[in-house]
Amino acid sequence: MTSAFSGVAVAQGPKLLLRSLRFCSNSHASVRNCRAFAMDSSSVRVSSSNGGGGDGEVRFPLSSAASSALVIQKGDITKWSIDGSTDAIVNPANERMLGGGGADGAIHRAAGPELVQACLKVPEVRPGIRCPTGEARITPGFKLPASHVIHTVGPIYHADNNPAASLANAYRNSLKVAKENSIQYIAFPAISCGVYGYPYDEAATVAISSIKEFPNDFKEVHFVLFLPEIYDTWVNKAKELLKE
Ligand code: AR6
Repeated sequence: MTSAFSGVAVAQGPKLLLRSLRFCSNSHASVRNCRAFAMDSSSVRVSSSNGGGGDGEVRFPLSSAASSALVIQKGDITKWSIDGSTDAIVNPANERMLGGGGADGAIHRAAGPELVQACLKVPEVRPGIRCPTGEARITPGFKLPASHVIHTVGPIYHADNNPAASLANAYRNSLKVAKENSIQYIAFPAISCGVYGYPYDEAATVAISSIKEFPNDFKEVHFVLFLPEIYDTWVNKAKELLKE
């Protein structure tokens, strides 16, 4: 595997900001994938990127000074990184915290076997349970391009008594753990929207509302979303909830 840098041009008001997004390259991660696309909201910044292996990103200011941004992009979260030292990806794990399917499996495969060894060192709070639903734990990222992994557990939609509260806790506690560890850039997948069966629109409302509770704590909060339908749902929800 080789690594690559891709220049990302982000139009912010009159300024053109040139940022560098570091990520591990694969067949998707080449500059030829960079393309610009325009959105129709005044709060949305137009950008071009292939960060995370995806094909675009949309930016929304999180704070009134716009020093903090919410970035929504398509892609594979295992490829995402900003600086490799103050960045973290969030793993939608299960309570055992020893790997699984979906994004969890992909993250463990990309991080290598040291990740499960680090997870085994996280103390159990009950037999077999390292991270109860709604809580979060942090480990290094090992072979991942991002420096840290924040493991959280979203609710199983049809089994949880209050899935919205549990999902909000998963986002909030991930952000709290990130803050405690001086993380500046954090990327989330759509927690609970795969195996755990959370409806996309409801999940987007909880996800973006929870991020809004941390307007000044991070340089950038990203959503790296694998499925086009989820990406579209998130962008529309951010336009609704983050309009100025
Ligand atoms: N990058 C970004 N998003 C991804 C990726 C990826 N590489 N792979 C999948 N997704 P899921 P959950 C999306 O099932 O619903 C595991 O077995 C996927 O399309 O990974 O919270 C754990 O061990 C979906 O939109 O997580 C748990 O047992 C979203 O990530 C259980 O699944 C979340 O899907 C957790 O279920």
